[in-house]
Amino acid sequence: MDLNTQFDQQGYVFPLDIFSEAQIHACRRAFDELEQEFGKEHTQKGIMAKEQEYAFIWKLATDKRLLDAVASVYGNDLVLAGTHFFCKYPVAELGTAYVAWHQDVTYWNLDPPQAISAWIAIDDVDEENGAMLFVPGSHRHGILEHGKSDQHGNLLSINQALDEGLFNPTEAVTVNLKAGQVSLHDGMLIHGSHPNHSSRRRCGMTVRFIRPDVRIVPKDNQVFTQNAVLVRGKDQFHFQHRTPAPTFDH
Ligand SMILES: O=C(O)CCC(=O)C(=O)O
Repeated sequence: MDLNTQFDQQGYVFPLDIFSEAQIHACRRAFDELEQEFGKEHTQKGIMAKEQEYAFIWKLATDKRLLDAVASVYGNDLVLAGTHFFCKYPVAELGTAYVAWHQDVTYWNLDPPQAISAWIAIDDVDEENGAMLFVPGSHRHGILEHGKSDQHGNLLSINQALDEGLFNPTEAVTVNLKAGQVSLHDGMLIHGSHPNHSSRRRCGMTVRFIRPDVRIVPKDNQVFTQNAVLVRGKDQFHFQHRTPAPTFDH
């Protein structure tokens, strides 16, 4: 099955070999410094939208091979809408942190509600350290109503969560990735992740892309992104302000 058919049918593709060992090693060192700068608690809560400030984040998010992969399943016109490190430390070190079942586009206020996420493994990721879980084909059932999680430690911004009665969580597949590998998932795919029960960190950086024909509609004074940058192709819609790509001196 080719990448496009697989993405269309399942709502995701993985693992994609995108970054070499040397490249991801250098990025991990840069992320370790970021972790030191922000502290582990803040890092676990989430480091978001720093791609305009840190060259290594911008380079990861706009790497040609990453954009080629995203373009192959989502089309050639791509707006980078944001980045977000999901970093979970061992439960024994920093307590329970998990990502409740959810669909991304339900809380981003996009019209139409379409987006794609590329999740780049910074560390090796497996079942033990709380890899993501994808529910195959769940992007095809439209948007489901989200409630609130009643369990402590949900890393999602407004504590949203899908009730497990609305889908079949036993169908979920574990997104095992080696550092440097990438998964892509549709913004409507049901996904989440369990706490990290290993003794290793589990860090990934997710990169959000939308098409230029998708409007970002601010709601309750919340904007999905301040920095929407066209990173591939053309924008003939000009629906919202586009931030220029950053330039880094080094
Ligand atoms: O990293 C995780 O466990 C969840 C990430 C996620 O929800 C996403 O990238 O959309």
